[in-house]
Amino acid sequence: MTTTDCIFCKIIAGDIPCWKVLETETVLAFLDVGPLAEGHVLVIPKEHHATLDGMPEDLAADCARVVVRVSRAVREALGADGWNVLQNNGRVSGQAVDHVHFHVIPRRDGDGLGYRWNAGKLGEEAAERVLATLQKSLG
Ligand code: DGP
Repeated sequence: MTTTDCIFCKIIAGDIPCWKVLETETVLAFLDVGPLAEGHVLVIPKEHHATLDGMPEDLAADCARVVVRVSRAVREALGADGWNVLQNNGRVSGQAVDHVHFHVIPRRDGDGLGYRWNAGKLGEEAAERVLATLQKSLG
């Protein structure tokens, strides 16, 4: 996908309207059009990157700073009991829009949203194998 047919790039360019929450030089935060809860915010870099691994680390840090600020507002102003920060990469993860975005989803007691966390159990063989692979890649 190029930036010309990216819906979030169109929002950044002002070609598609959005409910703007916060804007910095490099980051935009706006209300999700299909909210999971009232106050569901998307935080996106203004520069187009499809997935997190392709992003400059400084730009990801800019996004994280805005996620923290939005989190404070969600807690203090919207009175959320908690919130989820969700960032999907790839179709398998649920990513529908190929422009990096962080969901900030306010949670309220009894909201019924739930969450699914099918935890496994880390075994020694898998731990050693995956650790060696990751450490080799990370250098
Ligand atoms: P994801 O599944 O993680 O790629 O989430 C994409 C989110 O983007 C989804 O919650 C709906 C939201 N979204 C898609 N198109 C638009 C749009 O045009 N405007 C706004 N505000 N949100 C959008």
